[in-house]
Amino acid sequence: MDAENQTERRQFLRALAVALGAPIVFRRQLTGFPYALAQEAVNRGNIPRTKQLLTLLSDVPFNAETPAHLLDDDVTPNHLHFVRNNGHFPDRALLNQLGNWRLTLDGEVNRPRTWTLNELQNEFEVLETQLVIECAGNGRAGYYPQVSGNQWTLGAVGCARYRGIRLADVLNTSGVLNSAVYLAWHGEDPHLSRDPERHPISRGVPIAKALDRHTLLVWEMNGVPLPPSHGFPLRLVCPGWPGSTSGKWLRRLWVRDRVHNGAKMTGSSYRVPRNPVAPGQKVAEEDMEIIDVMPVKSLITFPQTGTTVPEGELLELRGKAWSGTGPVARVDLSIDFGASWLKTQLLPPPNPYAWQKWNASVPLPSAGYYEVWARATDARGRAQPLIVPGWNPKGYLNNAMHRIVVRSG
Ligand SMILES: Nc1nc2c(c(=O)[nH]1)N[C@H]1C(S)=C(S)[C@@H](COP(=O)(O)O)O[C@H]1N2
Ligand SMILES: [Mo]
Repeated sequence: MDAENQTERRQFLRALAVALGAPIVFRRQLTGFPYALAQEAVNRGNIPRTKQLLTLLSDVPFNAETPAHLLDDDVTPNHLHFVRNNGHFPDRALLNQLGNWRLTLDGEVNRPRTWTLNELQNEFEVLETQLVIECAGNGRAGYYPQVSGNQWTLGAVGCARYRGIRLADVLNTSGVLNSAVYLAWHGEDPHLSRDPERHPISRGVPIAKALDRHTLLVWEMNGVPLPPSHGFPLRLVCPGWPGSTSGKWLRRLWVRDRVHNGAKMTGSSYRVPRNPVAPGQKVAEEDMEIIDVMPVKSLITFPQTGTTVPEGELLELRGKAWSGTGPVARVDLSIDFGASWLKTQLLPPPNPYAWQKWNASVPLPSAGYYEVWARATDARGRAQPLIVPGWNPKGYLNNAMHRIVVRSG
């Protein structure tokens, strides 16, 4: 496109943006607003068109995970980021009214307020960081006896680059009262029943996590406005905690004087038994506690399981490792069912709560069948278990090692 055409196009888009009441921000934002809606047109199988490489677990609500070998990018592209919805996608018409969209903060604050997206973008310091979001139910398929819910295997995790502001800055300008205990959120997504009185999910975090400088309100994902699947126009990211705390399609933040009791905060949702239980055991509600920090975990993202390498060639391996407790200290591999372990090269994260890349070149002693196991260890010395850890009624927190098959010959 030549310069003149480009100017014309910009003028046209600027006019369009004004007409739609969208903020006029050029750079990558330019393609953002009408595009954000168009890009997720749904195909006949009810899968947003951008998500067709994912493995569909459920269409309504839409839930899809990423095959491990498609998580090889340093930063997970939007089309490869898993989606976890508890309700319907928000109404397209609602999403379209960005000009009318407001975020309200109320509850235990001195100055309750509502903001437009533009105001949030202009009133607070803007930052960009790469953050892991992992569903607490990732790995649920590994539990036996089987538990109900989406049977996530490995891929309910991603690490995208987000642009936004600190939730702490928003809370601090509003004057959080001493009575504040919990930060609760409400999103725009309709309940599966379509009953407007009900929310499919309304969770939150203790006020200390809300005030943590890494907890963000974000409007951009990998350089474009948040796609509708991921919470357009604004979502929370509470890194290191269950993905379910990272509210999408935000409408309201409510500072509460008690632990929030919204949808999916109570019962066995996102809770695990306080004390270990036998597989299949019934657990009373009062014996369950809310999941907070996510455990150490890793993936082998290259090669894809089932690969054959020519005999005598080094096996090149790559992957990712992350933990809610801080940086991962090491990733080790075994090609002999745990009899011996090889250290991998593990890079530091580009910023806190981003996942870390690891790689290794491993000689295979002969032709034949191998399983490769990867085991990450966090800075406190806690390693991934080989087998599925403590069974729990909803199948959360399975951080068992990822294992792939490789043949030589
Ligand atoms: N409003 C809203 N926010 C939500 C959800 C939802 O269903 N509605 N799902 C939560 C859950 S359980 C997870 S794991 C993450 C998934 O984020 P993603 O779909 O962007 O990958 O969003 C969280 N935020
Ligand atoms: Mo989740």
